[in-house]
Parts: sequence; C-alpha cells; structure tokens
Amino acid sequence: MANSDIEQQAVNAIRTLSMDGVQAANSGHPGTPMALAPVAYVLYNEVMNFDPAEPNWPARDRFILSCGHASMLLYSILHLTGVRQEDTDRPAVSLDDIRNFRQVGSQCPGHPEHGFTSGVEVTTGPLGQGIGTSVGLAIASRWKAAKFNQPGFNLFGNNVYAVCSDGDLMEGLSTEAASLAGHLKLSNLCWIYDDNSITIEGKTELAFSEEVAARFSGYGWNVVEVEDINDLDALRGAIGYFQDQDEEQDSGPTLVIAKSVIGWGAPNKQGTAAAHGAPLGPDEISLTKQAYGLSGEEHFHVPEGVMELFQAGVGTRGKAAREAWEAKYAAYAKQFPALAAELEMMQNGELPQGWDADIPTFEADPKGLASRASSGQVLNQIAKNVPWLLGGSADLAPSTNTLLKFDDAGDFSADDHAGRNFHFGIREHAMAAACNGMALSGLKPYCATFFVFSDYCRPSIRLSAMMKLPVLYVFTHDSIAVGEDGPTHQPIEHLAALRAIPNLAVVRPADANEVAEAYRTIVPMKDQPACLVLTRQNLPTIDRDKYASAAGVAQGAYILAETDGTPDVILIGSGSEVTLCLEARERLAAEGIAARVVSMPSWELFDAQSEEYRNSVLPPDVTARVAVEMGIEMGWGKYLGCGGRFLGMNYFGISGPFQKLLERYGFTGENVAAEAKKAMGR
Ligand SMILES: Cc1ncc(C[n+]2csc(CCOP(=O)(O)OP(=O)(O)O)c2C)c(N)n1
Ligand SMILES: [Mg+2]
Repeated sequence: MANSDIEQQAVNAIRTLSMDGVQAANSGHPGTPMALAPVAYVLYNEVMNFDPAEPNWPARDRFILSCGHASMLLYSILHLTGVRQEDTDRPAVSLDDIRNFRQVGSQCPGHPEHGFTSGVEVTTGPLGQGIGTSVGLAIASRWKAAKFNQPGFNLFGNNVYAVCSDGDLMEGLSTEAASLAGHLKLSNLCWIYDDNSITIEGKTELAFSEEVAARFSGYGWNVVEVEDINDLDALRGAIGYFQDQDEEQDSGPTLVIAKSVIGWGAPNKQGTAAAHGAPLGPDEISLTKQAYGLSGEEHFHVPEGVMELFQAGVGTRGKAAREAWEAKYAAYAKQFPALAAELEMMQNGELPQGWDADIPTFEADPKGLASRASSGQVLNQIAKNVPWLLGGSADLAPSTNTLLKFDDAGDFSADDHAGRNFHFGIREHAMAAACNGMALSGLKPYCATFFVFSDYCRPSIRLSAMMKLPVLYVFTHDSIAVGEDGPTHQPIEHLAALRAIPNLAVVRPADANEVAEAYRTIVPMKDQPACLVLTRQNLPTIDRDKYASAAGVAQGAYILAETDGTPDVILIGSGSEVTLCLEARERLAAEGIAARVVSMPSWELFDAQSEEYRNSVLPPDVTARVAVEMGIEMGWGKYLGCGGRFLGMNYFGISGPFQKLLERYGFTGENVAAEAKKAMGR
C-alpha cells in the first residue's frame, strides 16, 4: 500500500527539519536522518510504548540511536511528538532548539546527550556504544520483569529498539554485544540496521564485505530484511515479526536489515558519502524539498496536520498506556507494598535501610588477605541487602572474587532472568557497555576483570562517567605484583589512565578495612561511576588500634600514622604500598626522623575535600614528601610538589615471582626510607 499523504508529510518533516538544522549550524550529518525518517516515524508513532508527556515513565520502550551522528533524526522526532522536558512545562526540543542545533545552550547538542535532553535514552556518538548499551537495557527489562512482575501485574517487560549504521556493525563492540545478546536470547531486543552501503570514505565495499545476515544468524538472532526503508508497510511487517519473536520469550533478538539511501531525495548527493557529514547546501536543500513535493523556500516548516498526527498516534496511545500502567501500579503497590517500596527506592537511586549493616570489620592481621578477597566478602554482604545490586565478570569471577554466593543469588541466563550473577564471557567491552544500560534502567550493576584489561572497557567507562551512571568497576590484579604473568598482565599506566577520566572515582584501598570503607563510600553514589582497584596478593590488615581508622577513606586520603609535632617527611601511599610506608616510618623513627604516613586510596575523593582538610593532611610547609605507587608517575606532582620524590614504575615490568619483582624495582620499606632521606636532602 502506498504511504498515505499525511504519513508521508510526517516522514518528510523529519527530513526537512534535519537538513535545515544541519544547514543552520553549518555542521552536522543530514543524510542519515533523511534516510532513517521512516523508521523513526513507524517506531514512535505506531509501535513504541512511550508517552511524550512522561518520557521517563519506567515501563516505556526504549529507542537508542546508536549512530549518534544522525542526532537530528532524534531531535526532529522528539520535537514532532512533543516530548516534554522532564520537570518543566517546556518541550524537550523546540523549533528554536532545532534552529540552534549544535550551538551552545541548545537542547540539540551535536550528538545525543543523555540527562540533558529528555527523551535521549543514551549518549551516543562513539560508534558501537549505543547498541552495546542496548543489551544492558534489554537485560534490565528482563530482570525487572522477573523480579517485580506478579500474576496479573505485568509491570515490566519493555522492548528495546536500537538503530545502528555500518560503522556500528563494523566496531568490535557490536560483535561482543550481539554475541552476548544472542546467547542470552534477549528477544525483547531489536536492532535496525541502516544498510546504506556508505561510510565516510565512500562505499562500504572499501572495507566491509561480510554477510551481515549470516553473521547475525550465527549469533542466534532472527534476521529480517526490508528491501526499501521507504516502504512503511514493509517496516511495519518487520517490526511485527520482531514482536512475534518477542512473544516467544526465548526466540532471540531480532536484526532488521533495512536497505536505505543516504540523503534520500537529494538529487545530487543521495547515495554518496557527500551526504554523510556536511550540510547539503541551500541549493541542494531547495531541490530536495521540491523532490518531496514541498516548497523549496520554506525552512523549519512543519506542515499542518503533522503534529496532530503524532498527537493522535503516539500521544494518545502513550498516554493511555502510561495511565493504565499507573493504575495497575497503584493496585500493585497496595497488594505488594514491599516490592513497590523496593521498586521506588531503586528508581530513585536510593538504598534500603541498613544496606551497610553487615559490612564486616577485619581484625588486625600481619598476614592479612588480598583486597580482592576482602572485596568479595564485602560485596556479598552488601548485595544481600540490596536486591538490585548485581553483576559479574568477564570470565574471571573466581579471580576477581565477584561471584555472589548467597543462596538465592542465582545466575542470569536465557532461562532465568531473576539471577544476579552475570557471566559476560570474555567480552570486557560489551560487559561495560551493558552495565551502562543496566544502570540507565535503575539497577546497580558492577562488573569485573583484571585491572590491565580496564583498557578493554575504557570507551564505555568514559560514557558511564559522562552519563553520570553509578556503575561499579571491580578491577583486580592491580600491579606488577601479579608476578609471573609478566608485563602483559602487569598494569602500569592504568591508574593514571583512569584518573584522567572526569567524574570517575578511582579507589585503591590499602587493606581489608579500607576495602570495606571504599564500598561504604562508593555504593551510595548516584551520579558517578567508581573503579575499585584491588590486589591479587595478600595485604596485611593494618592494626587500627595503633593507626587511624579506615573511615578516612571517605575523604580520599587521611593521616594513617601521625608524628609528634611537625613531620620531617610525609610518606604517601596507595593500596599495597601503604604498608611499605608504615615499615619505612619505623625505620626512619629509629634514626630519629619523624615521618607521617598518608594513605591515599583516591585522588578524586581527596580533591573534593575542603582546602583546609587537604592542607591538614598535606601541610604546605612540609615539602619533603615521597609517594609510593606501583604505577607511572603522571599526575603525582600535584601532591609531591617540586621537592617530592616518586617511587613507582615508569616502565613495563618483567615476569617473575612477585617478591623478587618488588625487590628488583625497589618496593621495600628500606628503599622507601632511603627515598625519604633523599627528599629531606640527606
Ligand atoms: C568509534 C568511532 N569511530 C569513528 C567515528 C567517526 N565516524 C562518525 S560516523 C562514521 C562512519 C559513517 O558511516 P556509517 O556508520 O555507515 O554511518 P552513515 O554515514 O551511513 O550514517 C565515522 C567513522 C565515530 N563516531 N566513532
Ligand atoms: Mg552507512
């Protein structure tokens, strides 16, 4: 059936707003929104459970634009459907915002930014991240259904739609994410692939010749092809097919391969890379609008009846669905008050009363235990009290000690969506991206691997930080003390690399009690991800009768061992190196040198303290300072000043038993004491 006139006008309005916005900005990507307009139209106006008036309604279907460069597609549809900006009476995207696309202060930044423009579910732009995150959103939908739904109360079970481009599917992350989603049979997940055979450099045949359908079939996905993206009925059919698969729960995710023409309708630029990343130009825009049967002279024009069409479609349907859900939820809250209370707490990012009541205290013990081991104990105690704290590892749970071991923890799998232990497989990047999606759904996810492989998670960690998502990253085997595995497994630059990411708390505790306090500090965070950096090897549990309480972890750094009067020198350590500082202090004391020891598990937490506090820990007039950390020096200068000395690893390590390595590289109490004397000019 031919598309009706008003439908076609609605689709074209998405296109013209997109090309006009890009032209006004003189920057951006017009061609892809023009091609994808029919998809946005069908999904929003006919398919998704979504209420523009309440864009954060928790049971809504999710739309993710993984090819974030096509942001004008999203802004156009958010405008046309009248999505409201959360906590205001304003539209999330006004026509003026579109006129100011990519300008400072506009609701329409260059790429979609979650938490800024309501209706933008995920920050996208780095290709692959949106689809990676979509897997976590689909997991969360399944988990919430298993946890909260009750007979007669199907509160959760939303679908997740992600639009992706050639670039998304070329990125390695797509492979990890699709493989995981297929394994978990996430039949509530639908990716729509914009198969336009064009990337920036030209035709995809330059670099991409795989059979996408065969590839996804191999992952256990259902694959359906749409020959012409402009055929709304064909799109409807494909989405209907996905919905049928979803009915079966375990049929697996669906990939819709939609053939499209980039810059569709632009007589001189369509189908070419020229339509990808630059304004079409006034003449081409004029010709394109004429090709759509519109006036070539009108800009930012929405024909009469188009907004009304969306109101009658998604506006009416979404409102009814949301109101029905709210009525159902009110009855649910009466019948299942405990579950409802949990749900509300979870959605608000709060924690149950007494969530930290069972965090253990560890007795002083010279032998001690590895911080990965104390972490495992603390994590389990907290998770018992926080039902939506859940996560897993990239095939390293026995090493990272991140398995939840209590009775009803269970494994999340294709057959059990209530499980809280996730087996992400050796897919670190997809693991981190999925955790972003889980956090976006209100869950409190953690994920774990060896610290050296934090590099494999990094692009998604950066987005956790940018989106202000409280994902907990547990990284173990944190230094050359991993020993025999050698330099490939010995993190050197990783602390510096993570500290470089804004809005990310990096915490490297010195002993079991610091681990406990680190969790006490991190878990309540609502708008910041955190990395816990933990040892493989045992760490003595510091005698807190002799030294200060580990509660100082909350301030990022604290005086662990004080001197009488002004210290001669300050020894600063993080993690496993703190005990070396304590040992050096004893040695120095025997020589009449008064050394203060500062445990500094987290720069970010310390930097957030008052100047007064910071100066009390590191008094500006005590310039003889030594920092000890088995990583590169980068950044330590701000705590050390000009006179300070750094004992670390400014080079890759070597393979060997770890005690031998510590000696070889000078990580001994004796050497720390020697460095202290050098810092004092002796
Ligand atoms: C990880 C990553 N690498 C590179 C880019 C830069 N970039 C933006 S779009 C694009 C490729 C465009 O091709 P495609 O993904 O097919 O999108 P289309 O032009 O068809 O919309 C590239 C390389 C990016 N955004 N993210
Ligand atoms: Mg393309």
